[in-house]
Amino acid sequence: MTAIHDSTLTSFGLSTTAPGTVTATNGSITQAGFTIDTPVILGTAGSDTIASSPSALYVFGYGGNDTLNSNGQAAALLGGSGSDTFVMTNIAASAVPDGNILDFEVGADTIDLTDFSLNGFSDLNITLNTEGVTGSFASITNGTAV
Ligand SMILES: [Ca+2]
Repeated sequence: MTAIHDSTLTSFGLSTTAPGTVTATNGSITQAGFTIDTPVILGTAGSDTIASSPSALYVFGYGGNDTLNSNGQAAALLGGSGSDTFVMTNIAASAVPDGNILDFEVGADTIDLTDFSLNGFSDLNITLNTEGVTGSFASITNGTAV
């Protein structure tokens, strides 16, 4: 399952200034007074290709045209600025939900569902859900009701 939200780096309280290198941390990061206590992977201002690790709960691409691969994990992916590609991995329905896309930008970003072996749009379920969240999000599954 892929869920798409409408978030930004600043909505997480994060600076829009990226680290100089791809940085993985198992600790917490605090920027602008906001702390994320989970393992995170931070991209750079350039174009990065990042595969989520089993422990990472957030992957932030920052600037550049990033490729962020959920890698079968439940990580929340935030591409930041640029034309980003979110690669989703098909995992068993009983497993944890596949990655969440936090900032899909229509006309700029791409979702790569190659791993789902879809035959067409009829194999997708896209559900818009505004319940209990700020803004809205959509869920995409490979033909399975959400
Ligand atoms: Ca980016």
